[in-house]
Parts: sequence; C-alpha cells; structure tokens
Amino acid sequence: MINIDAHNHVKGKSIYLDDIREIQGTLYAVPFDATVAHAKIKKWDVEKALHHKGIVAILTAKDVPGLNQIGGIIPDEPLFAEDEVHFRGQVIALIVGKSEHDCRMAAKLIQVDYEELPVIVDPREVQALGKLIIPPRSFKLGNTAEAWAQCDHIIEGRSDVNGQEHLYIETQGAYARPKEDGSLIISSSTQGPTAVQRMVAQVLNIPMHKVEIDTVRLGGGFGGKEDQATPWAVMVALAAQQLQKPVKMAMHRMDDMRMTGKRHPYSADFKIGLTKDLKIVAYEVTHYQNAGAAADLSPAVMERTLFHSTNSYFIPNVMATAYSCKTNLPPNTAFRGFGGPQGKFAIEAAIVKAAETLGVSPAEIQKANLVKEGDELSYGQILTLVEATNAWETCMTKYDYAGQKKRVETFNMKNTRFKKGLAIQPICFGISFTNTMMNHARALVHIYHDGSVVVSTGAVEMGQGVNTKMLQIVVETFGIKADKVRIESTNTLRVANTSPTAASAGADLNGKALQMACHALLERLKAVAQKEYTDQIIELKEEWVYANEIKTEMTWKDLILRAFTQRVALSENAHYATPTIHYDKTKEKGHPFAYHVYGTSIHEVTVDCLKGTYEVDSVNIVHDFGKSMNPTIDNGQIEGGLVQGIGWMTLEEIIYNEQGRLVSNALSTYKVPDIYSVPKVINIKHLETEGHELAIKKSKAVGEPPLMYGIGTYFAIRDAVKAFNPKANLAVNAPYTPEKVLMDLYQKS
Ligand code: MTE
Ligand code: LUZ
Ligand code: MOS
Repeated sequence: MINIDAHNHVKGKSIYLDDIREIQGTLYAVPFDATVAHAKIKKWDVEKALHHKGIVAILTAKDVPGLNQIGGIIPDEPLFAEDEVHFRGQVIALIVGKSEHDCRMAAKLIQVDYEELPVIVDPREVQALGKLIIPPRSFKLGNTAEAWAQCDHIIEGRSDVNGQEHLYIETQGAYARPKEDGSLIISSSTQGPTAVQRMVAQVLNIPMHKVEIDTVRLGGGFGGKEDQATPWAVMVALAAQQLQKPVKMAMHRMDDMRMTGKRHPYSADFKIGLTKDLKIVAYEVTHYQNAGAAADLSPAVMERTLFHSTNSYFIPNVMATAYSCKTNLPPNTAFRGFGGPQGKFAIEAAIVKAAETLGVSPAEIQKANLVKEGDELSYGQILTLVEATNAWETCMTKYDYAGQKKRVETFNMKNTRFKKGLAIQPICFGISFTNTMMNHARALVHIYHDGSVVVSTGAVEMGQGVNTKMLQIVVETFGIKADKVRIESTNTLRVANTSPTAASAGADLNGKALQMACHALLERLKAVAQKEYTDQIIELKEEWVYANEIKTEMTWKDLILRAFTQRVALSENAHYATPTIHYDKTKEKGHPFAYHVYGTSIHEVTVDCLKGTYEVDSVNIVHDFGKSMNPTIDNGQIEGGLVQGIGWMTLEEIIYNEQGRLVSNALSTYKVPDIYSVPKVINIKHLETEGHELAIKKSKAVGEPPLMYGIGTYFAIRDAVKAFNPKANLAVNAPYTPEKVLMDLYQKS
C-alpha cells in the first residue's frame, strides 16, 4: 500500500497548520526573545510597541494566570523569562496583533535593559563548575578497574560530536480558538498532543478537560516537536484565552532556528582495552552532554546515550558515565536517535583509534565483538533473537565486501589526488521509551451503520507513514477496502493521556491498541453472522462474509446494518501497554527495551585531496525490519534516516559563538544534504528474520535506527584521509566538513 498521503502531498492538498482556514478576526502572535545569553533583566518597556499600529496585546510573565512553567521532566523552564535570561532566544514576551508584519515591526520598539552575566557554552567547562541538570549517572558491567590487567592493548582518546538542527520543513506553530466556558481548541504541530494539553492547563490554570488539542499531521518533527512544540501552543492559548479571539503563530524559519533547541552536542573521553585476538575486554567512557539552559528532555536523552554506549558489541567490563551539562544555549532536545547516536559515535571512535594503533582494520575489531544470543548489556538486559552477526555476514557476502575492499585498495594505489575510503557501521538500537511508564497507547474505532470506519489513535503523522500503517491494520483485520476507512486527526478528546509519537514506537504502541480494538469489534460482528450461519467458521474477506470458506450472500455492509439493528455496539476503545519491560534506576539494571533492531551498512566515499571535498559513492545496507508490513514506507525511512545521519556527520555545522549567539542561523550558513551529497547508490536489503512478537505484525520499528548508519560515512571519510596522509594524528570531531578534511589531509604530524 502506498502512503495514503502521497497523492495529496504531491498535489499540495494536504493540510498543515498554516493551511487551516482561518476564522474571521484571527490575530497573529510573534515571540519576542532575549538578545543576550545570560543576564539579569533590569527592566523592560513595551509601551511604545503597544502603541504601534495593529498591536492588540503584549503578554509577559505577569499575564500568566497559572504557573509560568513548562518544564516537562524537571520544572526549570519558565514560559516567559522573568528576572533572568539563560540563553539567546529565550522568550520574554508575546506580541499579538492584526498581522504578523505589525508584530515584527512592534518588536523593534520593545526595550530591555540587561545586566550581563558570564556566558558558558562549553559542556566540560560547566561540568567542572558543577552546573549539572541532574546528578551524573553510571552504567556498570563487570569491573573495568580489574580488567585492564587482562588487556594486551589499551587505547585512550576523545571524541566530539556537534548538534543538529531539525529543519522540519514545517516550522513550529499553533492556532488557538476559544470555545465557550473558558475552554479552548488548539491546533498544534506537535508530536505530543497530551504534553501540550497538560502545559496549557498548567499555565492557564484550567483543568485539562477544557483543553482540546488537535493535530492533523506535521511537516516533519524528527524529535524537534516532541517537547518543543509546547511553548508556542501554550503562548497562543494564553493569548486566545485573555483576548477571547483566535490567535495563531506559524514561526519564521530564523526565529525557529534561533529559539529552539537541537540535537545535543557531546564530548567524550574513552579508554578501551583489547586482547591480542582483538576481543574488547574493557571500555570506559565519560560523556559530557551539552544540555543547554534547561532540562527539557536532556535527562532522558542522556540515559539513552548510556543505554547505547556499547552499540552492537558485547563488552564484559563496562563503565559508562554521563554528565548533563547546563550551558547558556537554547535547551537541546529530542532528535532522531535521542542520544543513542552520540553513544555509538564514541564507541566507534574508540574502535577506530584502537584499529589505527594496532594496524588492523576497524572491521576486524567490530566483527570480533558483535553481540550474540544471551549476551548481557551494561544495563542488565539479556539479548535474545540477536541478528547482529546475521546482518553483518549477510552484508559482507551480499555486497561482496572483500571485492570492494580490493577495488578500493587498487584505486588508492593508482591515484594521488583522489582517495577512497571504506567503513562498516553496524547498529543495534533499543525499542521502547526508556521510561517504562510511557510505553502505552490507545485507539478508538467507530463503525458507522453504512459500513464506513473511522479511527483515532494517539499516533501523530509526521511523514513517517504511521497513518498508512494504522489503515493497513484496520483493512487487514476487517477484510475491507482502504476507501472504507478514514484515519482521523490525533485529538485529545478522542484519545486521552497519550505518550508522544516518538522513540520509534508510534506504530508498535498505537498499532497494537488498534489491533485490540478491531479484534474486539470483529468478534462481535462474527457473532452476528454466526446467528445466520450456525456452526460454520466465519471470516471477513474483500468486504464479504465467508462461512466455512464459502462466500455467503452477506456483504460487510449487510453485516454492519444487521449488527446495528440488533443493537450491537459498533465502537471500541482499546488500551495497550508493552509487556515484559521494566527498569530499576536505583540499580541501573533491568529490561527496558521490548526488542532491539539490528543492521549493518558499508560506506564507500571518494575524497578530493586537492579540495577536501568528498562524495559518498555507495551505502550498502542489510537491515533487520522483521517482517516489514510496508516495505515502501520502511525503505523510505531507511533512506531518509541515512541521509539525515550523513548530514549530521558531514555537512551540518551548528555554530554558536562565545556569547551564545547562533551564527549558523539560516539556510545560507547551515548546510544540509542536497541531491549532490546524497550517496550515489543506496542499496537496502531486508534481512530475513522472524521479527518480534512485540513489534506490530512482527514489523519492527524503523523510524530512528537508520540515522545511525550515517556514522559510517564519517569513518569512511577518515579512512580516505588516512590513505592520503597515513601519518596524520587525526582528532575525532564531527561533522567532518570539507574544511576540516582539508586541514587533516595536510596535517603535519
Ligand atoms: N520520518 C519523517 N518523514 N518525518 C519525521 O519527522 N521522525 C522520526 C522518524 N521518522 C520522522 C520520520 C523520529 S525522530 C521518530 S521517533 C519516528 O519517525 C516516529 O514515528 P514512529 O514511531 O511512527 O516510527
Ligand atoms: N523520548 C522519550 C524518546 O521520552 N524517551 C525515549 O526513550 C525516547 N527515545 C527516543 C526518542 N524519543
Ligand atoms: Mo523521535 S527523536 O523519538 O521523536
């Protein structure tokens, strides 16, 4: 089944937030933000701005009837700054007017007097000062201190990896309309409608039942709208409530880039110990996470880094520590992989450093240490249905890695200006929210008496195709055609208390709930048919009732009408909670993930050693989809995730200056992959496996894992640089921009 949105997307008919038809009298809101990264606010003056043409109101902390607080995990983030600002881009006021243009003009008239305080943007620096978001955490397995004695080689090093701008095509936005009795409906471009509902209620000081959040779809979220869609929705809700007018905000791209957080930059120190036969015996790593000025999701991101600190390798002695460092940057947030990629980057850096020191190929070390059935990870989960070696070996044979390696070596012998590089990137990613209590979902199904079906779940469509997968479940369970089913918007009145669509678990969690609802309805419908066809086995296929495998006279429509006239309930609401998972934070042990997703990728690049530029020649992937329920959508997720990962690792360079000002603040200065930087060849082979019972229809979660293949491209470029300049002592510092490559090519050791 093709993505049900495909045709309307191409025709431009799909509705995004800014396409919602506006109600007469709608006002527009523009946030006004701090121009310094750390300061006391001595005073502010909005009088002049208030008198500007078209301005209706300027709201600040003083106008908040409830709590001026939107921190989700930790209440450390005011909606509007009060006496202090902690990052550039922190919102101080909301300007509401008759047009966005009026608001922007008025913004220039607002005056704020700051008393500037020291700005720190480096995570190691704030860690040394003890400025942490939460106390540090450590995952331990075995005993590293004792294990060093068993190692023939011990290598230490450091890796640095920068953040990443989400660059969802649709910027942040929300549109609030007052209803009666002080209640509101808010259309929000959010991955987490319930999170928005909760914060609107908290800030406006009204019960959650007065707040309806509606989300049709997002023009991309990538984690950037898991938590950070909330402030904008709360702001327009506040304005709508105060003014009793519809109020809308659709953010300007540069405002969005400046005011919202990004993927967390990390710095790490590592120490890795191996035996002569390349078995990794011990690994110690310390991560410095650049959290920004408030917690946001950083504690959860940090924990996922620890969970993925050994990627797809079994290491018997592990000591992984992480610090969430509070800097004067916009609070960093969820981004596809959610800290996992940063954890993997450090272990891959350690392996590559070790390989270079020992004069072996990193692949030899990677292969010798892949996780196997029954292995225990540092957090106590015992791995089952492990596909790491299967994916690796299938990848090597299917794509003839040995032949490719020879071709690359021959090429490099014959060429000076151009050098090729190769790297292999295996992945192993845990599926489930690491916070066990978040792993549940609901679905609501109505069958109308004309036989048409409408479905609501907690899943938010953001381009990943979750609605298509939901539709497939209904169609397959009821044996009806796709045009009989409509997937409705995600709405807090229809489906309550949802987790955000995140952690790649949207299809699994909501799909399982939907399956339960559909099965309950199916049982009732079969019972209706059974009255007609006593003692026969009833099935529903192609909108027809079958009895003992023989097509009857009764259609789906007949059956529904019959059920209705017999007063059978045609609606069902189901709830699903992932079984088997648990985690004990006091021990840092448990079984947090329903299952893991595996895969292996081979990256080949060519570096122009005169210019420092590079091209990705090919990425060959073997991926563990389980039994993919929609290979077209799933392959799209692999391609998109891979390219997004390559962008993070190569071109996308976020630059904040020492004063905490975002220098890469537009698409002219922040480069994302274009058609030229996409790999010339991407092959995706589906690993033949049984899938997993906890995956929806045994089709494993696919959203985030492929991003981590992108790490391979970084190390392939490094391999090519080494081929040109074998003596260079290279740092591990992503993204590997052409400028950095050029410097490394001509580095004198
Ligand atoms: N694909 C598209 N096209 N757009 C997105 O915003 N977000 C990614 C991934 N794939 C995203 C995407 C992220 S960060 C997650 S967690 C998953 O989709 C969420 O959807 P799922 O749980 O249904 O896989
Ligand atoms: N969000 C979250 C996530 O709250 N917990 C998670 O474990 C997670 N993982 C990936 C993406 N978002
Ligand atoms: Mo994805 S980072 O879990 O929204």
